[in-house]
Amino acid sequence: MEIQKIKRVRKIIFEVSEVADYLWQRGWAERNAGNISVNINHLINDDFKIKLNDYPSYKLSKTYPALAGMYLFVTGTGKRMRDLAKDPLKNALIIKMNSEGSAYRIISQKKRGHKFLPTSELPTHLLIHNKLAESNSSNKVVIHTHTNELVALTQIREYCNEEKLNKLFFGMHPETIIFVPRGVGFVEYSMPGSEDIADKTVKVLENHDVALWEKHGVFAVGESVPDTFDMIDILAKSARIFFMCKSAGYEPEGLSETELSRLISTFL
Ligand code: 2HA
Ligand code: ZN
Repeated sequence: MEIQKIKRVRKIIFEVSEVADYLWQRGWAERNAGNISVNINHLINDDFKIKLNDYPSYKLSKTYPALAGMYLFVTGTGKRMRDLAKDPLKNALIIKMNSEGSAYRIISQKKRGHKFLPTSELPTHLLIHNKLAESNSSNKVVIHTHTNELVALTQIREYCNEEKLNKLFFGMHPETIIFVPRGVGFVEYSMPGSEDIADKTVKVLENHDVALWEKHGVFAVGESVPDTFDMIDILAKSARIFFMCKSAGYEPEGLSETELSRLISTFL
């Protein structure tokens, strides 16, 4: 492999560990909460040859044709973000999809000695990457985390509504419309780890870069690990400002339509 490409894979792994630490520090990653994946296929050369048969193959219950033959970096099931921050390679893996996109091999662990599997949210991660790969998207990163401020909003029935949520996010802080211009998509409560929640998430991500899972967490998609984290962070800030006003006994005013239009015409 070209040295430049190895360096870029290393940089991504470093960024994942850095962001894992932020998620833990913010209290968004209790126990094994959250998971991160990055499609690193563009960084692996054709001349990177490994004896695939040395690694066990895991059949998937669905086929992801656009991911056929691709390499992805994925965090491990049951692994803690705070451990990922310290030692990414012991808490995440590199998988290679088979030529149909219907199974994968874990190629980052020693031959046959696999010790853990990819995240329990693999169906959602793979379906999102499949959709991104279909359209040759420059978005390669998917982050799932349990962002308290955002989850809290979805415990309020009134805010289980895309329009209401985005009005709140855009109104609480001028940065939000600039850095998360497509707003969030709302996904009603569904079983974590299921194909059902994966289907619903991919659907809302057609129009947004962040999907908010009712009573659970967020899934965000972006070009780089830090940029993807930043979107979640900015949304959390908006939600915090909203809750601070409410807990002080005030109704927050929000930015006006005119103020928002000026931001859009100036920055977007
Ligand atoms: O990785 O966050 O949704 C654990 C989870 C499941
Ligand atoms: Zn979760």
